[in-house]
Amino acid sequence: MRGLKSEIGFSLIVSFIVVMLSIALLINLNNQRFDIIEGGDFSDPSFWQCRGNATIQNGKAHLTINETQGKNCSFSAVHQGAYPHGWDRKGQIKEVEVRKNEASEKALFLRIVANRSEFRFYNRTESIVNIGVMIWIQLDEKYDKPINESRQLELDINFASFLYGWWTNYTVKPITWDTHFIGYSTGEDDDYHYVDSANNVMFEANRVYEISIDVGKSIAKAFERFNIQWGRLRSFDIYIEAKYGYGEVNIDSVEFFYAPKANISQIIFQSMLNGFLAFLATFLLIHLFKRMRGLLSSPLRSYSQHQIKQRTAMSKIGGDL
Ligand SMILES: [Ca+2]
Repeated sequence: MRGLKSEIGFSLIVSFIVVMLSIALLINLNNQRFDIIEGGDFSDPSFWQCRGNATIQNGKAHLTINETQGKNCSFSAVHQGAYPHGWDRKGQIKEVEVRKNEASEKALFLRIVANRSEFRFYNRTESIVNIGVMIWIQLDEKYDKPINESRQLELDINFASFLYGWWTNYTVKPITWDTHFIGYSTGEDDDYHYVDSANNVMFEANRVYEISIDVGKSIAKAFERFNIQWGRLRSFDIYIEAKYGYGEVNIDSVEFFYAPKANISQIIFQSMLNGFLAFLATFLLIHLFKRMRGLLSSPLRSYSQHQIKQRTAMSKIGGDL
């Protein structure tokens, strides 16, 4: 009985230590911040791939677009990471994994400091100029397979989007998007596309804006819409695109980071669970150890006693002879 008490006592002490360590570790882990992209201050252009009419100089990225033919998807961008389907790649971003139920709690944020030029609109029916980010998310192991064998997710978040034409009664109007489709109408791919807008819109030209974007929120919407359970961040672009339009944007800096919030009740629950498991493990190990010691010692003892008896008997016989 005293043995059992000390076993429980010892297991409780181990369990308590595990709970305390778990709390400390989980709080520490949950308050960390991980940068998903590198070179976001544009002091070193080698982190980036420039696409279209894009340059990086003097700590800024400068993107220009001038589209006069009415082509869709004409853009200039700075890019890093790996596009799907074996398209271009430049370095590697931190490939954070996101599950459906935790997408909004993942705390994925973008902070962009930028200013834009005056935009020009050429077509009276429909002209458009857009500034945004494009994030490719891997959904399965076929990420690098050709477009007809693989379906991945492109998330597009605009933070300055302006429309001019018949639709807007011939005035330039900021517009917000919340739309989705599968595959480009041009047949360029067969991927999931989700187009969202950040709340911040760069209303005025030649003014510096600090834009913050809750990327996790947009990922949650896209996952919900397409019933996606899991994804991994693979590629990041900032772009300016236009259809019958002209625009420029200067980007001073971009930060894209992952900073999970400490969820106290979750941490306590997880730590208690760890403590309980540690208690069970310790208690069972002590028992197992004791039993093994018992099993090892008892046959030895009976064996040697048996031998002693035999020897005494033998010596008795010898004595008689
Ligand atoms: Ca800069």
